[in-house]
Amino acid sequence: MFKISARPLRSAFVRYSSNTVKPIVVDNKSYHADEWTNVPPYILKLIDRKLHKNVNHPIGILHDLIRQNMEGMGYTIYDNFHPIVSRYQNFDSLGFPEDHVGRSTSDTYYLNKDYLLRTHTSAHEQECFINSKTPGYLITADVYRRDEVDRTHYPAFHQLEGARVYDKGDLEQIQQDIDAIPQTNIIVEDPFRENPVTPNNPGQKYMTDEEIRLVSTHLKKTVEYLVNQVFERARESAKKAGSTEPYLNEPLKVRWVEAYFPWTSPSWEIEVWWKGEWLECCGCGVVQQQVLLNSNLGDQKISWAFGIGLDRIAMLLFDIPDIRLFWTQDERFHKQFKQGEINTFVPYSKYPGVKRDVSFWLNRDYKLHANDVMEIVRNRAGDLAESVVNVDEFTHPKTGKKSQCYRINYQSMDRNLTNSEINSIHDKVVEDLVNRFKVEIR
Ligand code: FA5
Ligand code: MG
Repeated sequence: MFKISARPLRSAFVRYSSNTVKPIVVDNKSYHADEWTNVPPYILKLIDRKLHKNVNHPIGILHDLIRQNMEGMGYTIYDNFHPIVSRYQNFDSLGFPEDHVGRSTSDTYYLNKDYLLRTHTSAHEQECFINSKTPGYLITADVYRRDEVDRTHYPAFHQLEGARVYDKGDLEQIQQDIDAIPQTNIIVEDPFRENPVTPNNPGQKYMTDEEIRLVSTHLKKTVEYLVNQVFERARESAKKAGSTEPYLNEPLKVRWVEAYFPWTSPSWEIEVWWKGEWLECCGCGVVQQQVLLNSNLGDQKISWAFGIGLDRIAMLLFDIPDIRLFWTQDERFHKQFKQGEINTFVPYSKYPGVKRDVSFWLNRDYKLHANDVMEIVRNRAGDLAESVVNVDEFTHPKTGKKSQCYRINYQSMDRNLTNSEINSIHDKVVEDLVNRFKVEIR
């Protein structure tokens, strides 16, 4: 990943109200605004939705299913953490470098310099390591990221975190737990199973090679088991619904690839082969000892952790074509899902999109990040923003001025849009680009 300074650039700081000194109040707590503040009101409204706790919503159904499969295996369940966390929780406690791009205002929603919307469930690892009375824990929560706009990306999504702690040297216990994980018949491609440590993915010095091998094996088998349970359930329901697609009779295929996270080493991601594509599902690794030391666990523990993205898996399980649908309030969506059941979503309609381009010269004094454009569009169009794509970019050979063109597709999942309605939204988007980033419309 490339790195940029995590300090807020004046230009990347988007103000949503002219009265910026007004504090932001969320759930009766007040946060003073400062030059880091960039969370728009329409994002704060999502906090109340708690889709993972709605047992009749696809995200809640998936959450339930995973929980059931992990019951009795020694995990304490946490699903009530508030999404506003401190910078310490989200980044410092996990050893994020000061200049990590994840800390920047172009990637993360800040209430102010010290508080932000968590970008991942790992923000709660330390408190769970401290408080959990069982060897493991699971955390489910909504997480928030400033990100691109498309069918599989939404600024809010859900993660399930898992972790497990062992006593150093207790190889027998780890082996016993590995053997207790139910067998699956999935095809696993893992070049690192016997030798988890490679030059790019180092082990930690305080562990023996055998400890690393065993704890990684337990981690990976746990994740494989979970993925298998979920996808087998989806396969069963597809067959029950009468589907005869050939993939339903093929064994599930997964592969492990090396990854990097500041608070784990070695680290991996698991990808699942589903309908002809590798799908990134989960990041994980062996927890850095510093995190365990900070959690008062002493220097004789080893641990693994993983973080699964729930929304994309739910899109596959329920055959949901657009991630925005999870957030719709339309009854035609909600009445299709019931606790404990995985069924295929039946689209109630497909309304055409309306495309609009905006082309402009950038102002040299203002840095315009693609995520800033995404956010301006979302702020004006809400869920009518179907996608925002940078379709053209060039530098004028004489003046050196830079030009960009973004193509916005406005589309509703619930109704037809009129041209005049789109025009007035699009005009506001253009206005915001001019006012905030001093671009010159072409
Ligand atoms: C993490 O968030 C780490 N906290 C995972 C982790 C936990 C690593 C514990 C080590 C130990 P990552 O940014 O890759 O990693 O996100 C994890 C998963 O969330 C991804 O595999 C993906 O399934 C999902 N995800 C990430 N970004 C989005 C998005 N914008 N929309 C939907 N799902 C997403
Ligand atoms: Mg990733």
